[in-house]
Amino acid sequence: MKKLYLLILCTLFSLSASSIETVDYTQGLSVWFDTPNNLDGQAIWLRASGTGANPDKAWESRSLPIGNGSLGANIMGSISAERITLNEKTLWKGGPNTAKGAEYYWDVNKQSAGVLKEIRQAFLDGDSQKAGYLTQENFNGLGAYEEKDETPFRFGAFTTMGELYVETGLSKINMSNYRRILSLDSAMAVVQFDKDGIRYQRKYFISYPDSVMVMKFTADKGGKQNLVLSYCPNNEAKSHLEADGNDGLVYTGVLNNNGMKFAFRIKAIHKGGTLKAENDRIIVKDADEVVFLLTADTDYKMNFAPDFKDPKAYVGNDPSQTTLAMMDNALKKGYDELYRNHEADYTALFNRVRFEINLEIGTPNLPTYKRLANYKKGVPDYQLEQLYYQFGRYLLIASSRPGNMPANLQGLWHNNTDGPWRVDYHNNINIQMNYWPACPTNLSECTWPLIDFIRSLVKPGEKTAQAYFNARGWTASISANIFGFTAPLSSKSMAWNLNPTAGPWLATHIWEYYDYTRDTKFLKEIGYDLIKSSAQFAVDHLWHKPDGTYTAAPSTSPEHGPVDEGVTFAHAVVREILLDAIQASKVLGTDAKERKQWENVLAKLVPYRIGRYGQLLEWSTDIDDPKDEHRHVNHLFGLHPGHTISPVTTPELAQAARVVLEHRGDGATGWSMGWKLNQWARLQDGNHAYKLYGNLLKNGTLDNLWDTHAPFQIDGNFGGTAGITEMLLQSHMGFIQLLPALPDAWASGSISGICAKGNFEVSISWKEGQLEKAIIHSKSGIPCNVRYGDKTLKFKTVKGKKYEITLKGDRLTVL
Ligand code: FUC
Repeated sequence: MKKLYLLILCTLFSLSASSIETVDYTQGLSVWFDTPNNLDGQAIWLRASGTGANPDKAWESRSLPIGNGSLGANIMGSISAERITLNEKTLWKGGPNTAKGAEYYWDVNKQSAGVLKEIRQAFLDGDSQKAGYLTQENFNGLGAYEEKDETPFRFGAFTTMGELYVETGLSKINMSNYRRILSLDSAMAVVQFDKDGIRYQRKYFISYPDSVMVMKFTADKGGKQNLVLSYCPNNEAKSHLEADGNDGLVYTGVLNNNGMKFAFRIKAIHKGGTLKAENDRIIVKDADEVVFLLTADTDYKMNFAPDFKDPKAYVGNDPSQTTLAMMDNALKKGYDELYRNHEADYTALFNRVRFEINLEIGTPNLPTYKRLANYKKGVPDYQLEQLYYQFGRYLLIASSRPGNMPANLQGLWHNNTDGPWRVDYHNNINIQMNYWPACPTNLSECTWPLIDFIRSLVKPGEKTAQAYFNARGWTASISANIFGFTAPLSSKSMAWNLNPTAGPWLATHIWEYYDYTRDTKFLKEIGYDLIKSSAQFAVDHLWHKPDGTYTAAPSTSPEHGPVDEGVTFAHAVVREILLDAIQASKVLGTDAKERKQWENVLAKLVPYRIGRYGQLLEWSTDIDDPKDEHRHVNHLFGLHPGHTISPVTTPELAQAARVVLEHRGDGATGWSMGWKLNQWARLQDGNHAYKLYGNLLKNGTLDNLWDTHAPFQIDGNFGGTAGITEMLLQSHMGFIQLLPALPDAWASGSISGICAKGNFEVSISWKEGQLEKAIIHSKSGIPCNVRYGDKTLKFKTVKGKKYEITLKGDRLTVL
């Protein structure tokens, strides 16, 4: 079925303007709408911040996102004009190049480490109020780093690149068969409709290999393209737009806030009719077909070792030049070759995983928003569940490719000059969640932007570690930007602002990447130092109490509760990074002495504790409230994403974690439901995990399947995709567990190409709730431990070989 669909799709793309065919997108994986957007929301440059829906509702819930990890766009699909919001992931306000550049960096930190002794003494004296007060006074950043009205805005914000309009001269009168489709099979957006007996079609894709956005306007009748392309710039920039020859435009902008340069170029290629570039517009008359090529860039440069005094530390090449080179390349190739390259690049990643559940039940012939509405009413739609799963993988490929920064709070899509939480990198759950699906769903390459981001934090993070904790190593705080910001912001709420284990949490992703890929060269040359220095910070920032134990004083449970002498979350992260560092040093056969220290601290770290309701304690004292439905569940870090609590190895702690999840309930914001889905999966309760997945789709998902907090926040999409993978395969406890949390609802199905730690690729099929078979492809040739229910099997493997696992009677067998 899928093959047939692709064939139709490919045929379509090679047809000429006069022979457009209707494509049956219901057969593939696609998100689609049957009604056009109007143009209400265009370029309303509002500083949309905080929670609540985005003021441009159509953009937020009914646009189609495309991207190549650097360049992003949303297709609105209006009739009278196509509106396209543009983004480049490094277009940020803030950083050392703001007017207060010299004060950007670590001068703002108070030398807080000296106060730690007093804070800890207050805890010893039982005066937690004093400890809290001193923490708030001394562990806040100076200045107003999180305030958008700070002049100049030094922390900064991700900001829009502006909007393109392509006026079509068409009205909605006599328009029918409208479709706005995002094909996940080809990473292509299509808008098509009939009007006055003519079929119009627009196609959009953004190529990673050729760094270009391609837009093709066509119809099944010649001479029907009468278009005017124009641009509305970000109003916080000095702008210059001019014709580039007879057939193009070149835009250069400079952000007022920090002088960041950005640019794009457009070239238009037409068949038939006339086309001319006039000042700031491209005008097409009576053409059969027009292809617009767009290249865009900023002058941002990643920097892993910035000179703290250099305001230009993050300034690189002139984007008016880099966009020229990209455009020359694109023009040489032309539409067909650009599409072939794009498709080959994208499908090589996307097609690695196939997922099918109860195939006969689904309603793909309905537009996605109607399916979602039915699903909300309780109509089963397993194909919608599959689609959401693959949409998460699509979004990761579109927003996180090597060579650029990681996916931010909205991936790389934003329609405003700044937005909720500055559309930044939140380190207390959000950015980490973005990367949960990367390795398990066979997209380990997409982790590279996160690895580079972590590298960019190390040098500044050493300053933060030193100033606040007199600690070795590096750390980060609640929020980061693309300019190496690692200090705390300033806030009355220390529960939000004090988060020194954000750095070690990020560093656990380095080990995860290694553990999945077993890339020892990476571990040796890049990964180990990041892990080791993070472990050093973790050790040094702890309080070695007079009774000999180690505790994270002061610490807070993210966005929840008082300043504490040692919250469970902080200890769970410390446990994780120390275990990672110990393993990494063993793999590389290095640092045996330091490893002993890590082992010693681990042994004396305040243990997990179970409280009066049977719950896992969140704080150092039993003040948990069973009615508390707070969205953060960070004290269950050891259950997920960590690996120190499991029903297999620590059943009592797993039961205590279950009590917490029961108390917290099954609702909350998008990402929170996404996290709880993963945690229920780790508890191996498939039906409860499935309930959370259902809740995420029903209560945290917009019509275009974007996750909503509200507003749109992409982390829940990634948490959802990761959670489904966790339901079907787990490998965090040193063995591969097949179908650990299969819900009753998914009676039959299969998933292929997902990954387990140890560099195994796994495909599983099941029938009537029972394992049919699993194929395990050993890519590093290490021994394999498999579990299915309580059945276990161990066998040696040879690199490159595939092994078939089935259940024979009561035993697992391997072929
Ligand atoms: C954390 C969450 C909020 C929101 C923000 C971006 O602070 O607690 O709910 O997701 O990140």
